[in-house]
Amino acid sequence: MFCEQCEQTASGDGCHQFGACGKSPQVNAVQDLLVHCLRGLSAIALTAKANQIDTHEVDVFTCEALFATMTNVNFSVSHCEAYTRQAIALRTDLRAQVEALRSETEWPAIASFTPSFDASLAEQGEEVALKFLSQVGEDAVDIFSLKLTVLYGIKGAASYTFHAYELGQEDEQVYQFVHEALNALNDESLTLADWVDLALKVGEINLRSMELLDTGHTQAYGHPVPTSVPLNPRPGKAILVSGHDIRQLEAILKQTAGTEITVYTHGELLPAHGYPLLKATYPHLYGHYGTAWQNQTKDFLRFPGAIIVTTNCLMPPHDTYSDKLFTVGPVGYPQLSFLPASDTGIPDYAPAIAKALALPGFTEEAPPRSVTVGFAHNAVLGVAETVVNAVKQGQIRHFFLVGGCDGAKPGRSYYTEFVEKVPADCVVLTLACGKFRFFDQDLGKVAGLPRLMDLGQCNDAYSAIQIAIALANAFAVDINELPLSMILSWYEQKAVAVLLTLLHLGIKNIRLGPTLPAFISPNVFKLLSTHYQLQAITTPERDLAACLC
Ligand code: FSO
Ligand code: SF4
Repeated sequence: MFCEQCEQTASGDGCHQFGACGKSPQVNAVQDLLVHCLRGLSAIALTAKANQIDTHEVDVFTCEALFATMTNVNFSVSHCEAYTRQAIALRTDLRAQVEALRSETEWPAIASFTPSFDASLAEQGEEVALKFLSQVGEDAVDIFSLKLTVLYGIKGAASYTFHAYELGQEDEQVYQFVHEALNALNDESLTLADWVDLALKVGEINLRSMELLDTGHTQAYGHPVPTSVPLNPRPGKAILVSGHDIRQLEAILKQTAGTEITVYTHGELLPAHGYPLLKATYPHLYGHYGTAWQNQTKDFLRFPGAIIVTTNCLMPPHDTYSDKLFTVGPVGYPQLSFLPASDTGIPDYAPAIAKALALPGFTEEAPPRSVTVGFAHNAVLGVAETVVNAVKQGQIRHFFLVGGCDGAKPGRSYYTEFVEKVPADCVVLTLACGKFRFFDQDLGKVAGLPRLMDLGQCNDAYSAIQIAIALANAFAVDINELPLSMILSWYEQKAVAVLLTLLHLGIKNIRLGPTLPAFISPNVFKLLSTHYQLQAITTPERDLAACLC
């Protein structure tokens, strides 16, 4: 088994025997086979696009299928086989359409590769899998490192693109590039410089994907406003919704309206409470339960209702709670109930609702506790004048963006300590699930503004970028001259995409941890540190001092 796509890699360089995430060698191999088939599908999709053939179904499918191969999304051989079969069926159809126009079209070998569905898909996947960085010859290591960076980054961008599509927001240039990136993996003639350009282009396209998603969310649910979210459950039947998918959360709210069920968010759905139209339409969207994804085995066991996982990060469930756990969309696990989507993309949530009504729900009041969310770009820029004046008058010395993914490694306590040590005249902006290490701390106020502001989900890195651009304009300086430091934590492929976006924007001095990606070769890291001063985190004291000097 070969996988090195996330930060959790078992031995520091990759997972060899079994995924540290719980992914089996069989699932890993079938996902490798799926990616191989998608590379062939993309080669044909690009030719089809060049011949004005409609590829929309293939575009959306490619994004969803890539999403399913990301860390902590899908652990089911049968789901991955179904995606692979669909990739081949779509490819056959699209190829026939091209050949009906241009019968002489020549295809690369990968566009004709068809697995034998009667034989072991896992064995066929092992044969076509990309290798480990450590297995590549010295002369090819840096190009291979960048190929992996492009593949993992495009998986992250594809997941945001899929969410944006669900909300009616699409852009042909994004779909075109998803296929170009996958097709580039078929091209052995590309140079190191070509791969650097492609990696930065992934960042550029991911910025557009995050923008589309931001537009989808804000058009459907309004711009987020600062909103207090209860952390204490209230008595009554309950459903917990995990993942990132706010459209599915809305569908669950719609289907539970008028029942006695209270809906709670988990993990990366916490920011959903900040969207005013969602809150106003569905008063039974009540509070938030639990913390970051790696604590879900404890949180899910304790939750006395049904649980629906809409996206990553799903951990292998314990038997003690798997009967109340449901998955949708690209998420799957063999023993869990999967709720298939109808033509509208929305599943019938009746089985989860029935389970919630059969379970006891919360039976007691708990002491009130809350956090405030909703500091996305519109809310922060609404007080831009106050912010700018506070900086000019020396009341605010520095901004720190401390965000990204959480995870189980002990080195992640760096981020908690960092925030605790940030001086009182500085503001902490945060986003994604890394915030759960400090999200309920009361950091007080500075210049009348909260010292801790939650910008939202990982895709709301778009908000952080808009805020940084607006501040840079207000001070008439380059973003890199702002009193702003980015202290990021990464875990999976969405974080790779976001990092590439920040590098595409020319943002320097990013500090990344808790460890550097195993798929980044020493030379590629040297290149990133030379051009962008990208650096690994050290200690909170040392990094804080360096940022404030
Ligand atoms: Fe976290 Fe998981 Fe949002 Fe990731 S829940 S780790 S970067 O999937 O996407 O921040
Ligand atoms: Fe290992 Fe991460 Fe791959 Fe899972 S996704 S097998 S933890 S490298």
